[in-house]
Amino acid sequence: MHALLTQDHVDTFQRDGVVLIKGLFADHVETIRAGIERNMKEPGPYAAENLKEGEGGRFFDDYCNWTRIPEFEEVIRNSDVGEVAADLMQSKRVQVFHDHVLVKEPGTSKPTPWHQDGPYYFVDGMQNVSFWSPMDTVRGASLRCVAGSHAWEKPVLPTRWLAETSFYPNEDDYMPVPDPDAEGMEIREWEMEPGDAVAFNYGTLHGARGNTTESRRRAFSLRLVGDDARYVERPGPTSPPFLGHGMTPGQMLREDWFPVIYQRT
Ligand SMILES: O=C(O)CCC(=O)C(=O)O
Repeated sequence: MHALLTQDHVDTFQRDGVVLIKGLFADHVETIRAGIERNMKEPGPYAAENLKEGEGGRFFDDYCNWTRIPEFEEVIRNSDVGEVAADLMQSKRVQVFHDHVLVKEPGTSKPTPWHQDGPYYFVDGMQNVSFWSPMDTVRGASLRCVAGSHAWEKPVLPTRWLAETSFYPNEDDYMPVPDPDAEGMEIREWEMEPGDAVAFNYGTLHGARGNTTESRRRAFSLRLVGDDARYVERPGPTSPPFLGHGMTPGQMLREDWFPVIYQRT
């Protein structure tokens, strides 16, 4: 097992769908910060500003940029993140799904809505992990995850973050978005230092408070998949869409687009 992990990390991740990994990207903070600056200066086609007219601050997000942002590629290929993911997922192989940058500038009161990532993705399976890592010290505005929600039977309705409308037409196939604070759910959240990471399953319900502090809250999220990941069709375009991927249901993700970064012999 990787030196950053104990058996308790693995058991907690498997049971709760979320665990804190201290210092996962600690040696790569300057590189990731430089990548985020480059990403914000040169946004990609999916870049979004998630605030309505008149809402204070700035909430920028963008994804699927690692192949054109050398700092991200460097970290993905040359850090221990693949090995840590293999241990947590109990997987022999680790493939990159995509990267995601989420920046809340000072005075951004908008919370990130509660959601599961899985229903937006074209990936089926339980062996998957996202690592959410702040590049600034965070106290109140870190990721909040509902323990055990990755094992819920029905997925949570995916919605558009800005318009707050349903992402797909068939609302009955989903449960309504819960209010974990009001419903007394077990929420995991931590005060974090730059380079710490929350590891969470694609099925884990998560959100974040606004950033009402005077410091930036830059976060890098890296999404990886393991052995049981298979392409699945959704009732509409997925997010990210990966247009022209050409995969059919049940197929493993194509390795030329989603490279293997770790393989256990
Ligand atoms: O950074 C945030 O506010 C939310 C992050 C998130 O939803 C994710 O990484 O999947």
